[in-house]
Amino acid sequence: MYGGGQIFEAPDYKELLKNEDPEQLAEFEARIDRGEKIEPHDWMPALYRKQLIRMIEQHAHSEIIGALPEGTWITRAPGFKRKLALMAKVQDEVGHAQLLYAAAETLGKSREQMLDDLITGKSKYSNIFNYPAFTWADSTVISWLVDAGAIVNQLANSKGSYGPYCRALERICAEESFHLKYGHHAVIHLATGSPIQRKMVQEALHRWWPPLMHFFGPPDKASVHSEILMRWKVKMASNDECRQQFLDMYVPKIWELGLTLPDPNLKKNQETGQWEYTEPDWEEFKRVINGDGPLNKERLAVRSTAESRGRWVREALLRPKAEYVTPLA
Ligand code: BYC
Repeated sequence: MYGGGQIFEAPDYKELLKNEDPEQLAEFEARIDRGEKIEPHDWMPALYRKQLIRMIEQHAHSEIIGALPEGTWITRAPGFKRKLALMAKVQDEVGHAQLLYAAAETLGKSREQMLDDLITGKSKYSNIFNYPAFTWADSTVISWLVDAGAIVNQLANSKGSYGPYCRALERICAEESFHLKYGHHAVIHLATGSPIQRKMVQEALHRWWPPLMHFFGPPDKASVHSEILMRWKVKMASNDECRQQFLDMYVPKIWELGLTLPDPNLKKNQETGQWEYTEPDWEEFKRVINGDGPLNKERLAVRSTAESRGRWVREALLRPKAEYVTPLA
């Protein structure tokens, strides 16, 4: 397991909480302990708001950027049924972003600001979408396993403390479960197809495995936000717990298809019940999430073009509304 040092610098939470009123903070934490949902107009520590905005915003960005690698395969998907299914999936992902931006807006950050922060590289999004989908098989592996990983994380967090995020996650998980079935079916089709199809899916699996291992975030020991997020029930499972659950659910399914994974050390320890694996390269992870991955620039360039090309639509939508606004007395 992970034995290295820190990957990220940990914020000083005591310092960040020192201006909060202790009584209000205690009441807030008691509500969370009782399993109550926190709603937008309820009192919350500034740090809870800030952390939620960071996490929900990154999640929303991941959905729209995540639509890109699969989106490029819609026109090249093999056959009408696959095209229809992939188109519906990609459309769902963009819809998830809408739900998540709306949830983050309830915390006081405007959608325009969030999109600006995405394009300028101020906000992060999931590491995994900075890798290329070279073949149709890459697209099927994303649909199956990235969506599978997302469900593990989101199903846990949908039981969390912030009402608007949890409600968005519930709906997202319902849709993702269809994506996962579609992706699994497409992978099975390739894995049981011709030798060329089988080779194609095998290679794709090897390409996506390291970013998939990164997808759940740094090892718990190196996660800087988990402690406070778990204390406030924003995160309901740690990074390692989600990674373990994913391995437990999907490695047997991958092996069942006779496919291999690029990690000779991957095995379940029958005594501990934990999966053992080679730590993925966390330096690469850090580079990729900080803007220096194989396709970061291209992904942001697409978003930037979409923003500037769509500006006239947003302005046209807003203009007539402004004319009907009655000034407040
Ligand atoms: N990628 O302290 P840690 C989808 C950052 S989309 C990039 O453990 P935390 C789909 C982290 O932000 C679903 N960055 O953080 C869409 C932090 O940096 P900052 C995507 C990552 O928040 C289309 C630093 O590393 N899912 O499924 O406690 C098509 C330290 O990490 C990543 C979500 O967004 C990463 N993978 O835990 C198909 C879930 N991991 O912010 C499919 C929502 C870590 O201090 N997010 N970092 O600069 C979460 O659940 C949590 O934020 C994480 C990280 C588990 C990802």
